Formats: sequence, structure tokens, C-alpha cells
Amino acid sequence: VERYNPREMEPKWQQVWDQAKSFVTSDDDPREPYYVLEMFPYPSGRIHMGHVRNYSMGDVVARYHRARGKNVLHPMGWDAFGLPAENAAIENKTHPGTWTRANIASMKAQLQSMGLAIDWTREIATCEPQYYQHQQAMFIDMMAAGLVTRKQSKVNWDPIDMTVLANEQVIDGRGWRSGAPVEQRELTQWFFKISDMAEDLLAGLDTLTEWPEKVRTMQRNWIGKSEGLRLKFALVDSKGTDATAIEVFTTRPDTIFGASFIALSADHPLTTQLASANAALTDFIAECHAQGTATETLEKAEKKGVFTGLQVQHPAIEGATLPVYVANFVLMDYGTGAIFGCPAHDQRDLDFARRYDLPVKPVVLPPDANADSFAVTNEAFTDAGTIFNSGFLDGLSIDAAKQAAASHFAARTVDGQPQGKVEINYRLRDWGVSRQRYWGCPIPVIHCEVCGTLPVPKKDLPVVLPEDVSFDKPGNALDHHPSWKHVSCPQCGGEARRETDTMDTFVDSSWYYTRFTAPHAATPTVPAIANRWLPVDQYIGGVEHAILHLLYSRYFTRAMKATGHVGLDEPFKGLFTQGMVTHETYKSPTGDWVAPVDVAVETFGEGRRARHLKSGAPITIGSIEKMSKSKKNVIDPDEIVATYGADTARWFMLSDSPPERDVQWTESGVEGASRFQQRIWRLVGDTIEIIKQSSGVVREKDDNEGLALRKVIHRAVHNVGNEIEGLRFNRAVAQIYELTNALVRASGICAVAPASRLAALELGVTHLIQLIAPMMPHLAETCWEALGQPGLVADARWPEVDPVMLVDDEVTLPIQVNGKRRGEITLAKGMAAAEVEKLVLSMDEIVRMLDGKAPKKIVIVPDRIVNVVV
Ligand code: ANZ
Ligand code: ZN
Repeated sequence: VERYNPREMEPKWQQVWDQAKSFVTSDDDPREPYYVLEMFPYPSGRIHMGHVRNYSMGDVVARYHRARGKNVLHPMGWDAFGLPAENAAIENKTHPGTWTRANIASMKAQLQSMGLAIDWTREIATCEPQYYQHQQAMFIDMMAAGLVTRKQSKVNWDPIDMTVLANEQVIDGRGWRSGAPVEQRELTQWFFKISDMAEDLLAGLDTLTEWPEKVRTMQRNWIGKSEGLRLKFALVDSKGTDATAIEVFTTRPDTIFGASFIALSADHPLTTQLASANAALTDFIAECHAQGTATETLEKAEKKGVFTGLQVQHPAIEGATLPVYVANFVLMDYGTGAIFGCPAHDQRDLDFARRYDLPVKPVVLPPDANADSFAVTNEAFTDAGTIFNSGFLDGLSIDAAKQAAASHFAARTVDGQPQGKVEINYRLRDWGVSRQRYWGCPIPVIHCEVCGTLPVPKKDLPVVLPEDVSFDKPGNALDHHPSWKHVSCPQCGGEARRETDTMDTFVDSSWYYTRFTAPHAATPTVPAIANRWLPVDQYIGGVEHAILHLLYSRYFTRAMKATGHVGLDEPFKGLFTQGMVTHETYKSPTGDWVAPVDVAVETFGEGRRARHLKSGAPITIGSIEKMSKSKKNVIDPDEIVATYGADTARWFMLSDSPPERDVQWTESGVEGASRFQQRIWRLVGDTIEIIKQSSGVVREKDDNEGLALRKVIHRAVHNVGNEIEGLRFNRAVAQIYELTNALVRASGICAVAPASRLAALELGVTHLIQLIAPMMPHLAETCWEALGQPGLVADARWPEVDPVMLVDDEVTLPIQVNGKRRGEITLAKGMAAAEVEKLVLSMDEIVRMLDGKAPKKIVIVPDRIVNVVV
């Protein structure tokens, strides 16, 4: 047989599928709908191996469920807005749209060369008005429904890039791109009121049983529900301020007897009042503002503060007072912006207390500790224990003490109000969606001096981005545009100004999966169609999106439900997060990274060594790292497809390790995948040859070995299906290897003695091709055609499994007719009586004996005997 040539066959089949519209999905198909989706890519320019892995997995799921008779929706699109396009525009003097659309075109060609079973008629790009006009319409609906607000808020401001940064984009207090120290600014921004839905988003996590537990935990922590107490501390002396008490939020009222100070946020109203007459405090506030609000920065920063001169009364210890500080680790937008510090049982408080020499009084005794000698030194004790040193709370557990303290303070008053009040707080903040950038979805709002802030009337949508923009100045090109923002007020007709903020690109990706269900509709969705397809049955993507993208999508689905665009809460029923693709790293003698294509690796004895391909210079083999441009350890998917074909790349990605783990890309691995492809092709060729030569040989009946082979085949079909359904692709692959080995062995035997086993061999090879079809679809079509099978394997139904064939152990049961032994039957152990009865009644001998009459009675003792009474 000639070698299989993927370079010739892969484009051929891609064209065949395309012309047959094999993967175009219709909404009114009566078959059960199944929606599989991979996270859509950012059009950066080229696909990388992470994409190859992600889409290979999704494609297996899509093709498999098609074969199981479902109406599969498997679409693809582009997350096409965002800052890189603007940066490219600045660097290359092109328009962000030109750059983005060119990238989409080349990446689409790359994806198509992978042979993915995608319905390209549903392709969407979030940067096109056909998409974002619907986002604008929904924004207006959300405004009307009270889900949107505009408020002043502190933001991380990058003074070089002149833009707001998300907390995640602030690294060690600096902008992630510019490296400039981040400033805090007060800006009026648009927000989605996601925090109103905190409880619902939290409760919904319990229903997501097909999500990784790790992701659910991350979301729970991000939402950060905590139950605590608002507690008032009366001021000993107001010192000229208008305050008489300070209210804190605490989740540990059980530790109140260990309190040693009060700390206010730099932005607390009382701090502001005190700062006017306190230069040290003013300086400290400025220092806090320079620090930024990113959680990471706050955790790393040294715990510092300034004493205010104020004292409060201790609420539980008669006559005792506590000093009031302003501290850098207290945030204004959580709780009340003030805390009581208990250094013995909170690490931040302990660091602070050590710095300012404040008392450290333990009040929770560890289970094995002695009350007289227990002391806290450098590590706060935060685990469970028994309350001590605490008056009326002594001897209680933490939980009991929390309750006792809460009811104690609820019954007392400060300034005529309850001193303590139970409260639930969430860490989740409202979602600030304003970005001061050009390349995003314009927020459809108009500001009028007379009428205020108004939504753009829906008839005037879309608010389209102007094409003629310049990026000569840093900042927001929309704002710099000479005319775009000047409009007349939709209400009074007077001069007004367009909103120049655009939406966070996370908004675009929060609903694209809904748009795929009706990508050409004149409304954002067609609810009846969206509800039929959604939730997405299987969503696949990187774990880096575990929090933001997935949480925002869950929120947005709820917002779309509230505004009548869909009828569900949770958009993704099944979620799978795949691991990364890694590669060895290489370094030249001068310490520069060297790309794998420039390196020749050889083995010698136990070891391996490497040289530079061209110069021959020795190369150091480094650690295995996630493929990244910075370490040059990337492999270009295009080169792999050109050399080995897409099927090989897909197979290797699926075969090598469990899909949730990292996979290490190696040349030997790819070559192994390529050899396996040829092995299948040879097996098919040999089988065809054997069938040709054996024409006329009786092929109906199995001998023992034929039966054994059938069992292997049925078991493989059964297991591969199960493994794919469980997304254990590497295990599915292992099953396929096993089946292939068995068939290659059988083909050898058949070739020398063509006989009864031929039928089993033919069945096995045909089934094998169906099993590999979701993974190596081009090779599978080629083999399918060669075997003379009708149609496309892409359209073939998944082979039926005969349950009898799955049972390993067999028993032979004697058959008695009217008490006399008349024959026997061999069948699978444990077979149900009804099944046995059917088989017995279809046996030639029994049919003859009954002579058309029905038996009076059949008694079956499972696995023992069959008694027929006639
Ligand atoms: C006293 C105390 C004693 C606390 C103790 C902890 C341990 P979670 O669980 O995350 O909600 N806190 C309250 N408001 C804060 C703010 N605006 N900025 C910084 N920290 C704040 O955390 C609640 C705890 O974080 C609260 O309980 C408070 O410190 C602190 F042994 O009160 B605790
Ligand atoms: Zn007006």
C-alpha cells in the first residue's frame, strides 16, 4: 500500500465537508440538541498550540455527539475588541479594525486547516456593529431594568497608557504594560450591579455539578460571603469632628476581648475630617493612594498606619480604651471601612501591633495549649479553640462566642441605636465596565446639560465607532475625535455629548454563546431558539478564565433573563478546563533562548544533549515550561500541519496526557502519532486485500477466535464512547491502540488462512475507523471511502454495542423440553431471564419442536437451566 498522504487528503475532505454543509446546524432539526463550545479566541494573529489542544477536544465532543444522533451546535467566533489592536495600530500605523480583521482571516484559515466540525455560517466577531449593536440594545434594557449605575469610584490609573486598569493588571503597584507606578483616581464610571446578585450567583454554584470543584471554589471565594457584626465603638472625645462613634465590620466578634486598636481606611469620612489639621496624616493618605487597591499589592505591602489622637471606649471592658489609627490595609469599599484589630488572632493586625508596640492579648486557646503559658509571638493563631481571657465569653467555642457576642451587643445601645447588628457582606464588587479606549463597544448614552444622562434611543442604534481616528496622542482616541461626540440631545434637541467610554471586553464575551444560537437575528436573541439550545452542554477552555469570564457570563445570563432575552440563569451546564501545552526550553552559550526548530537533540547513553542546528554550538537543555514567546519554546501549529498533517497534531494532543493536565509537546510524540496514522492506513489496506482474495469463502459464522475478536471490538466501541463522554480522551486513545493491535494480529492470521474470522475482521476495521473519526477525521474519511462504506464517516451513526458481547464469562445452560434434555445454549453469564427466553425460542431446534405452537411455560434458573413445557 502507498503511504497515507495527509497533505493531499486533508484539504480534499475539508472541501467535501464544506460543500456537503456537513456541519451546518439547523434550528428546527427534530433531533435532540447538543451545544458544545470552546472559548472563542482573541484574534492576536496566529493560533498557538493551546488553541489546537482546546479545539481538538471540542471537536471530538462535537463529532462524537453527532454520531450519537444529536443535533450538534459547534460554532466559532472572535473576541475581537481590546487593547492589543490599539497598540498594534500605534506601532504599525494601521487602523485597529484593519489589523483585527486581517488577523481573523489568517487565524480562520489556520483553524480550517485543522478540519474542525464547525458551523462557520454562525461565525461572529464582537468588533462588528452587527454584533455590538445588540450589546448596546441590551445595555439600554439593563439601564431601564435598574441593573446599571453610574458612580464615582476609585480606579487604578496608568499614567503612561492613560487608562484604567483592572486589579489583575496591576503588578507590584505598576501597570502591566507600561510598568509605570499606578495612581488612584476618582472617575465617574459605568457599573453593572453584579453585587446585587451575589447571593444568587453563590447559590447557583451548587447547581453546577458538571463543573470542576476547583472552579466553583474559586468563584465562591471571589464572591466572598461573610457573616459578621457591625459594631459601634463610642468615642471618648470627638476632638472637633462630628463623629460620636466608630462603626466597624467584624467576622470575629468572639475576639472582642482581644481588641487592641481601631483602624480606619485612608478614605474613611472621619479620616478626611482629621486630615485637614494633620500634615502627617495627609501625607499618609497620599501614600495609601499611590499604593493602589489591588488585593495582591495590599497583601504584600507592609502594614503601616498613623495614630489619629482619638480613643474609643472598649465595648466589653469597663473603663478600658483603644487607640484609633488610620491603616493602609483597611479598604473603604468593604464593610464599613473600619476595623477593630485583634493581633493575637489576625496576622495583619499582629504585624501592625508589632510595628506600633500595641498589646497582643490571646483570647482563643488552642486545643492542646495551657491557658497560663500560651502566648502569640510572630504568628497569629487563627484556628479553632476555646475562648478564654474573655469575661462572659469564657469557655465557649468560637461559634458559640460569636453568637453570644452578637446578642450581647444587639441588646445594648450607643447614641440610641443598637451597638451591634448582624450583617452579611460580600467581597464581590460591582463590575466597572467603563474603559477609556477606542477599540471597544461604545456605551450607548448621551449626556445633556439640561436633561441629564440619557440612553441613545434604540432606533438610533448602533452607535458605530468612527473609522477616521488617530492614535497620535495617548489616551482615548474617541474622546480626541473632532466631531464624533458632538450630538444633539434625543430629548430636548439641544447640544449634547456622547459618552466616549467603551465597554470592558469582558462584556462582549459574556453573551457571545447566546448570539451563536441566532447569529443573524435582528434582536440580540430569539428567546425561543436560545432557550432550546442553552445552556451550553459542554464548555471547554482555560482555567485562567475560572473567575472573571465565567462569573461575568453567569451574571449576564441573569441580566438577559431579567430583560427578557433568555429564560435561564446558568449558561454553562458542563465546564471543562484543559491543561497547558509545554515544551522543553533551550539556551545558547550566551544565555539566549533558542527556539526548538533551531535545535538538534540527540541521546547518548542515558543522557541527551543538544546542538544548534546551523552553528553546531552546544545548547543547554532547560526546564519544561508553558509554551511562550518570551522563552521561545513555541511550536507553530502551521508547521506541524504542513509536516505531519492536522490529524497527527490532533491525535498527539489528545493521546498524550489527561486533558486537564499539562501536555508536553515532543518531536518523538508527534512522530509516534504520525506512525500510528500510517499503521491504521496499512491495516485498512491489508484488510481490503484479504477481503478481495477471499471472495466466495463462507463468512457468516464465527469460530471461537472470531467470537473473541468480536468481543474485543464491542468492548472497544463501548469503552471509547464512555471515555469520550467523560472527556477522558487519552483513555479513549488507549482503547483504540488496543483494538488496533488486536485487529493487526487478526489480519495476519486471516491473510494466511482466510476463513470465518474475516467477517469479524471486516467489522472491526470498519468500527475502528468510526472510533478514530472524531479525532483523526481526515484519515477516517479516507479509510471509510477505501473500505467502500457508503457516505461520509462524519455522517455515520456510532456503532451499536451488543451488551452480550461485553460480558466476559459465559455459561452453557442445558435446555430441557418437558423434562428431557434436548440441547444446550451458551450465553453471557448473568443474562436476564427475559433475554434468555428470547434466545432459546429463536433456536432452530426449539422452533422445530414447538412446530408453530406457543410453549405452555418456560422456567429459567439463571446461569443454570432452561425448562420448556409444551
Ligand atoms: C476583628 C477580627 C479579629 C477580624 C480577628 C479578623 C480576625 P472577611 O472574612 O474576608 O469578610 N475587615 C473588615 N472590614 C475590613 C476592611 N474594610 N478592610 C480590611 N479589613 C477589613 O474578613 C472580615 C474581617 O476583615 C473582619 O473581621 C475585619 O477584621 C477585617 F481575630 O474583625 B476582623
Ligand atoms: Zn436635553
